[in-house]
Amino acid sequence: MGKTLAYKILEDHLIEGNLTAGEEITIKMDQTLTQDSTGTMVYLQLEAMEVDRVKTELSVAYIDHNTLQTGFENADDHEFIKSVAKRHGVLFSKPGNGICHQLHLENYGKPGKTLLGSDSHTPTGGGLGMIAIGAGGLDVAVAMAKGTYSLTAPKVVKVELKGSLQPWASAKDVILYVLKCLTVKGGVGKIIEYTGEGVKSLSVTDRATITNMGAELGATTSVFPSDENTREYLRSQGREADYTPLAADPDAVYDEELIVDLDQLTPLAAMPHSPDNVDSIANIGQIKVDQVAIGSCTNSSYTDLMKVAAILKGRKVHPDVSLVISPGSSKILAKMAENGALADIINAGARIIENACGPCIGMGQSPKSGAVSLRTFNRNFKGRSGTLDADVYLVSPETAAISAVKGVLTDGMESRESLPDIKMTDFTPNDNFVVYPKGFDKSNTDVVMGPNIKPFPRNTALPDSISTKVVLHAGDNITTDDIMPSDSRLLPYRSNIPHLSNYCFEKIDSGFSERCKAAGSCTIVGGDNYGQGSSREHAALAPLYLGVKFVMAKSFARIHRSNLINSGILPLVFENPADYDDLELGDELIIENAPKQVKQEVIEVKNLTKDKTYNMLPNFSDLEINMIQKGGKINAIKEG
Ligand code: MIC
Ligand code: SF4
Repeated sequence: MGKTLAYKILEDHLIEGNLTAGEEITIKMDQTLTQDSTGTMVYLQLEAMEVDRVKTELSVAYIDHNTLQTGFENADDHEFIKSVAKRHGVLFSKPGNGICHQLHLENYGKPGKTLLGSDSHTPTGGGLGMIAIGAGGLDVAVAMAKGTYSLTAPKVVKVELKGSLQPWASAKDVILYVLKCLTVKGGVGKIIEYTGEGVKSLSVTDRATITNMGAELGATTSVFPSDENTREYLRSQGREADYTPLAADPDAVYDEELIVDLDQLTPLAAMPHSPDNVDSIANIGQIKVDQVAIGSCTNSSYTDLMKVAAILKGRKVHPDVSLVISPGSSKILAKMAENGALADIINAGARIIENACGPCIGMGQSPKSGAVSLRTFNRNFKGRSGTLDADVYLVSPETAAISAVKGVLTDGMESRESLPDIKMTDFTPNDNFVVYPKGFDKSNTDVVMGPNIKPFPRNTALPDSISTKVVLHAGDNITTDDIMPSDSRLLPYRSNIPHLSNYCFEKIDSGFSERCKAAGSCTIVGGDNYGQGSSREHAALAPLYLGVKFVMAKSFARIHRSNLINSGILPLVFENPADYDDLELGDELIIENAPKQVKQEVIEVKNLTKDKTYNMLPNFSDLEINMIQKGGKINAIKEG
């Protein structure tokens, strides 16, 4: 029986377990990446594990999220990360170098390698034929310490690409179409593997746009074959030696299949407030646009921005539109400065901001009240832009640029606008933004900690019985942005859980943290796909700090479920989803004989207020049971 590409790479890295979907496996992690807003926790945890040099082939610490530096906090975090990186043999990418995923693709990603990143969009590396997985910070810290990562072996979905994209249809439209078909929870427990003739028509950066937004499907990761386009991309970055051809066997067997006919795709948009709320721009119509933001790890590559520059050249941004552009990397920005494209963009009336995440995570450029904002980003969750009543639409760079000129959402294909063919260019390697951990000597390198960096909360061993109060009854698709909001006001406090916890669930229920403090020991009730979105473990650590002991939901998103377990909080799934409706705010719950029950297939949660018992499914692996019993991953590692 032929093998999928995903399983070939996993097999090459298998250390423990049976490589069958649903089984727990441990794989070798060749590379890790961190970014700063999750990175401070990662490196605090790495320090807590008392390891010396990292065990990976390559680990990189990027600074790209918190670059506004409105106070001392961000800069202190950067120094902290730099000092720990040096101590442990980690490369440090200075602020201003660019967005972690774009930079990793350009400089370090290699076909056939594994990568674990403390950011949910790490699967961007799948565009180069890597198995690149997003995870919580603690999992990444452990991967650095041990060079391994444990996960449930996913199913593999084949997405067969036929034909080739027509002008104005873009890689972004491919993934928006897949999101429309599979939804934001359709990828949970799965790897999305792209195959078919159409693959050849997509460049590595197109592919990376698609694998990047596979995160929005909830997928473990997404992967493309490594072929001549991969060689060409690596060559353009001066790294042809890193090329290896890779593909699935022609008779590979997949768990599910989806066919996408690229010829038929037209420009699409994800409408407010979910990346799977997708329709064609022709159907949505010419709505008036107030802001257009181009950039983010999804669509800030050289070719993306060159297309934008070509569309804007000699034209004027509409008087009612604010167009803001954040390039993906310093190399891209420098190249566009050299070839004149930057001048074309600026002359059209665009605002150029730093090569960083910026507006994608609400770090500046929040749109006006009630605005319509078109963004080439990957998430349009309500309030993520920093403006609660803004309507954010996710679109391709081509659609964003032409709409910025016209002032209305525009389908370039329908309006028969001309679109120049953009070619990739060669880059001169430049590592002036990189600090190497040369002369590594732990004893000579002090960890630099600013006053905003507080110890992270640690759980205690599982007690005999757990008594709690329901403090929140939430709906479906609760995002980690809902649980632990992040914007320019809160991001500076990513190293300060006591402070952040005051804002937990702030945007959907401002009384949450006070209610937790009053209850002391708490339960959150959620619907389907609880915890979708980012990898931020702050969405587990802040609830831990506030006394949350277990979360009851219809289903969980992968990374958040792991983060809860890593923190010693129990994620429990309703055996009977109708029990969800029965629970109410203030209900008093109890799990008796907890250490025994966590080993069982069903855990009984008694509702003392309503005199009822709910059967909950833990679905814990042996490793997870150990962590839950010890009160989280760090305790489990320290106690052995
Ligand atoms: C995001 O896009 O939501 C983030 C900010 O990059 C997060 C990480 C974080 O919260 O720091 C992610 O995607 O994991
Ligand atoms: Fe940064 Fe946005 Fe990408 Fe997250 S999704 S890594 S905030 S650019």
